[in-house]
Amino acid sequence: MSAMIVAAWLPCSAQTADQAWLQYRGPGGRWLIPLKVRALGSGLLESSAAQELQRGISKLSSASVLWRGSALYGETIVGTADEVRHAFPDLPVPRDLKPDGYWLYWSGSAGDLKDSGVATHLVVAGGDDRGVLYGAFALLRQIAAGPGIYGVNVKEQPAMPIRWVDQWDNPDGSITRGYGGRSIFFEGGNVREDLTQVREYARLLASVGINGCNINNVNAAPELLDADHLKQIARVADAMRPWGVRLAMSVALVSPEKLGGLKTADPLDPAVKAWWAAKADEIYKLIPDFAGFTVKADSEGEVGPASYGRSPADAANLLAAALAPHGGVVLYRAFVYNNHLDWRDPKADRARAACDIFHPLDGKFLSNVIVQTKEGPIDFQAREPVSPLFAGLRETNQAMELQVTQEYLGQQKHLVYIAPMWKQVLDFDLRADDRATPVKEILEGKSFHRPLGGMVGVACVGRDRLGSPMAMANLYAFGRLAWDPDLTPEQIADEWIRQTIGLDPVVVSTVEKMLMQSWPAYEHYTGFLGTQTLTDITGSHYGPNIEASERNGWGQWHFDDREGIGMDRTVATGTGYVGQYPAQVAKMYESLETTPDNLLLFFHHVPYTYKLHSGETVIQYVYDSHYKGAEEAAELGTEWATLKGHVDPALYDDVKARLEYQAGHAIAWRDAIVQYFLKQSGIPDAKGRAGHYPGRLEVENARLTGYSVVDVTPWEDASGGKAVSCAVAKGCSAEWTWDGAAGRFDVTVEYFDLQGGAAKFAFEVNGNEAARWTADGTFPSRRPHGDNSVRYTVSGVELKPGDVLRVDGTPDGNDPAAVDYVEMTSAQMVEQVRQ
Ligand code: GCW
Repeated sequence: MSAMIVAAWLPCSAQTADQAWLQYRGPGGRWLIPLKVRALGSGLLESSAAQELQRGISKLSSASVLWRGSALYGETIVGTADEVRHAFPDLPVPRDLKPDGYWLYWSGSAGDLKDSGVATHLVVAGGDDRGVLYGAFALLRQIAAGPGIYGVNVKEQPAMPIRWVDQWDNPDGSITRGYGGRSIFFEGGNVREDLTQVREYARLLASVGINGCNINNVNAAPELLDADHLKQIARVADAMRPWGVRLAMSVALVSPEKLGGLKTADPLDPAVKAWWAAKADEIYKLIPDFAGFTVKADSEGEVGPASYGRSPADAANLLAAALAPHGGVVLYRAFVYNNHLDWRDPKADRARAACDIFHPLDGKFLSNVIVQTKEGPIDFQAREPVSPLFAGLRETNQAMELQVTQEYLGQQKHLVYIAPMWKQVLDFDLRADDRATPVKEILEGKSFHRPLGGMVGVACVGRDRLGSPMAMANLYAFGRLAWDPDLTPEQIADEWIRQTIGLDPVVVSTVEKMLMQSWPAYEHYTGFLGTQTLTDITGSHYGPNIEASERNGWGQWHFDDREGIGMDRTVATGTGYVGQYPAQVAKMYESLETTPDNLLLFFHHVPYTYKLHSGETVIQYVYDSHYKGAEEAAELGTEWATLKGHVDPALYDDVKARLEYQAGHAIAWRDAIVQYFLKQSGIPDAKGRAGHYPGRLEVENARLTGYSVVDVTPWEDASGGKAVSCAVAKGCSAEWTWDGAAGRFDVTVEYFDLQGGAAKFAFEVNGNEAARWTADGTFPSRRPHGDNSVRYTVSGVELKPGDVLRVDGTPDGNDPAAVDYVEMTSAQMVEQVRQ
């Protein structure tokens, strides 16, 4: 009889968010596992697997009730399939375990628990070393997430071989589009001394089956390839190696010139080829399991083959040839487009670029090249169609690039669970050759019989991981979907919540509901009908700035004017982009009737009065979806509030504050979009909301002392386009006399929290201070606009006609204590709006 754990239900123990999902707190109910762990081999990854199991099991068991049997025969065994076969010839070890795959097997029966004569073995067998590690994590996940492992007999293989994360870290320690602090890899131009966080990151990545990590920005700094930096980077590879995460690097194609002193970086030049071959040799001497290069070229200012009159295939093959003798791969990004497009040219279309450039090169890439394509044709928008290039490359390996870091999705300040979007993309059937070719099967190599393929997630994890505990669900989901794209977002959420937040069924169902609501809510209060982003695309990509997309070379146009909105990409009358899809999909998008409403404006230009399939006009949808989205954002907070006392208190407070902010920012978004399109279209909201804000007192109409009225740019980011700003060091104030009904109100002050200072605010009624706060958040931008528009609410303020309301603002540094409005909301008013 083995030493077994029979765990009883224990209440949620305290947990810290920064431990992410490997907390190994106890599961509910009864569960069993042999306590002793034994590795059959001595390989590095097998040792990691055994250690992780030992650590996990003892942590899990320490929170459980131990049931000690009569003898201690049982063991949890880890080993490769060959080792297990050798040690236990009678076990039915599967013959077809592939690299990275694993088999979990419970040998014995429940009777063994009572029968001291029979040994029970729990076996973790890997198709290779890495498979052993993944099996160990899978086993722990199965216990930690609840179902337990008694009687387990599971064989799993990853769907695709390439499962990487990309980091956009820069040598100076910053992370491009990173929202979780500074780099865990670099600081001050060099690799950091302390790589503890790298080890922990690799461990997290391994736990969800990620096997590669590209550690530097695709806008690559050439100096990272010099001898000194490569030695430093070898330390990073050493730190990740025990977790089976192979290191990859982004490289600048211009490196032979910049670093090697060559006169050219022409991919076909023999000296250039020799330079890269020697560089690859140098890298592999230091990092024998180096994974490969990622390349961004001819894109957003990065020099590429076009500068030398060569093609992306020439450039990719140059690097692939250098890496091939060592077993490395090249991930060549299809994110190549001209960012100086002429917006007046009706045929110009950034969405076309990837297919126009890469489709003709199909079949011309070496076998260790993988073309890495963003999931949509533009750039990680809240809603895009699937890139047609996935169906356009039949003789080329392909990987799909997704963004885990929420660049266009609220930058981790907003809760947005992206797995449902990724899942839609993976399941989308491109109908190549009129047969079923869902994106996931293309990436798996099934559709076009490609040996290499996969998924790459731009993670941008920093020293504060993703900067928000809930955002970690996205990193988890990315790994799980790359392993098995048939998992559902709900299943993944469920697993993540159980391991991270708690096993209480109410917690699981509430958080799962919140996660699943979050992407639709974000889409509702930001964009609509496939318009692409309405964020400030020439700035932070965060707050609203509708016209930032227009009349410039970046090609993210939505072409709104007084009559209508949308980009005509049809073959008949537009840019012809639709023709890049296989026939059946092209037919669907070519016609207004068959284009789904949620992508209408991506493919067609229509008047505001155009009727959607739902029967609503486009303009009414703009109003309705934004009011709905803001309500949905508020609901996230209401739902979370029901979990008070059921989750870790620190996590509770942290998430609560974030959701309150999000609900406020969703209102700022709603109002910006709604007032912009109300003005642009001149068509009123059939429900009377747009342009009418009961209870709102504009600050520009207040009695001002010290404050001066300023125009906010873009105008839609402030109520009525105006705010007040204070340049008086001792402070300014705005006063109103309340002439509304008497009652109890929540008073919201909408203000701008700028970078470079922490302004102070106070709210008073008849000279009595009701609240005081400091604008010390970290929002983008040093000028007042939608990026840093924040709402502060004072609850339960009693008001009667004639009361004097006053906001005091004291500037600090660059922050002028700018205010937009105050707004009174009573329970009665909320009811009226709902009706
Ligand atoms: O989304 C855009 C980002 C750039 C990024 C680029 C890319 C690293 O705004 O910051 O560059 O995509 O994917 O190359």
